[in-house]
Amino acid sequence: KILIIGACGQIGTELTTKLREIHGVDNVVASDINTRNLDLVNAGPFVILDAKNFNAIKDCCINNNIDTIYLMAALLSATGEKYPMEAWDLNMNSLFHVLNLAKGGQIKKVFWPSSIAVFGPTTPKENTPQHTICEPTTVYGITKQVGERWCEYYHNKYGVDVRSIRYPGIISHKAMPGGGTTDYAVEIYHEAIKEGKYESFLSKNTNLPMMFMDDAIKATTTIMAAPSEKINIRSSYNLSAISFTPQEIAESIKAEMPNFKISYKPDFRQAIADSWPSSIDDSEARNDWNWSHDFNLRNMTSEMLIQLKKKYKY
Ligand code: VAH
Repeated sequence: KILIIGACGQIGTELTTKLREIHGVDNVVASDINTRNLDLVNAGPFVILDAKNFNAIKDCCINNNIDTIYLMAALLSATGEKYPMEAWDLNMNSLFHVLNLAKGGQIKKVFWPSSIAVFGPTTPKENTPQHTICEPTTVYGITKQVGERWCEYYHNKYGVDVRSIRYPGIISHKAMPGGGTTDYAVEIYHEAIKEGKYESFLSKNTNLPMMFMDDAIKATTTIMAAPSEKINIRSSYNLSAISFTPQEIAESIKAEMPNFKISYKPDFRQAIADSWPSSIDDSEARNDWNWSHDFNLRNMTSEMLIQLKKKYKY
């Protein structure tokens, strides 16, 4: 059976639903530190689980006959700058706990998300290669870079089948992101419908790699279903779909909501965004496990507005 740690998060929420569609509700145990997403809690097996507690994770795996773990719990880039030691503690110790359970043979397969946050100001910004300079300047980026090193080490040294993707910014409408720098690209849709305007905390020309959630979920289930011998990168795969600026996403909203107004007031997250690349070369993922994205900016905006208009009874 599958255990999702951090199932109430932005990705975890939709990953849980998708994995239950594929594997059956009763074969997917969702877990989180609290029950903040009651729809998810009531939709299938759910346990309260502290990702920092090794024995709690181990007992949960034994009691529920778990052989696969998706570790989706983390403190993201903006939060990590406010609480560095908490971000290191959660992001790293949760990974060690899961890797050690896999090393011990209890767990057969692990998914662990990395991020474009592993790249820093010295990384080539356009079409960032799979293998390149990684000198992240955020706590979150450091945890993801070091986490990738540990994933590759546990695979090479102990044969652990851990697979990882460097997610770009992810846009979704079912669950809000928590404490990320790319969160502006989610907030903007909600504000467009609720207020007809949005003040962006990133400047108008901040070009970042982004992806609609359906594509991120597709990549996650695809890499995990691929035969082990196809997985040539055991640190973490570059993954790419679209890149856009706050101005461009605002234009895509205005095309459907002509009265929408955007303004810009960069805050501390501008420096984080400026340290990240603008576009990513993901040819290894496309070659090794047949990755391809489906959503561009126009159809992502169309889907986001349709779904959020329903949510807000617009
Ligand atoms: C963040 N959404 O903003 C996350 C992600 C690349 C961005 O890592 O921190």
